[in-house]
Amino acid sequence: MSQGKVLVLHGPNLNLLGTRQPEIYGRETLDDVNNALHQRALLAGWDIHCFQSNHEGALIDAIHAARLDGTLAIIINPAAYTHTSVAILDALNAFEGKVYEVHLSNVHRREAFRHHSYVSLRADGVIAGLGTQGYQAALEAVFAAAPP
Ligand code: CA2
Repeated sequence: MSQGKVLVLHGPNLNLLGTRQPEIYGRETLDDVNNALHQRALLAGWDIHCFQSNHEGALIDAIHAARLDGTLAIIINPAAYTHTSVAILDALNAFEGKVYEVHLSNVHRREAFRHHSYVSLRADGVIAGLGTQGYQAALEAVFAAAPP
């Protein structure tokens, strides 16, 4: 029996991971990241669904679906929508499970406009600057927070 269901959301341009700006975002591709998360989830007996979109509404639809399908936690890298999207914040506020916000880069060491996150107003935890390991750290937090 599954221990629970977790949704991983990747925002705009993260489909380019591993192909551009490796000095900021590393050399792993999004498929590498998702495969590693799938492996770890399988080992822990969890169901995992990973989804990337360049469209705000598609990310919001995925959050709405997670409200209704028994998803216990959302791990989200909203990418640039982090700094702009009240709509994604509102959708996450309507989700009752845990929310972990992940950023590959340390956004606080970058331009001032990256220092503010709407999603952080809802997130139970925020990880920034650990590269792709940040997603693994968030997944461990999901397992640790789940009811026995
Ligand atoms: O550090 C992060 O994970 C960010 O969420 C990444 C966003 C950026 O807008 C945020 O401020 C911080 C950008 C994602 C773009 O990803 C790319 C990956 C490879 C090549 C080009 C873009």
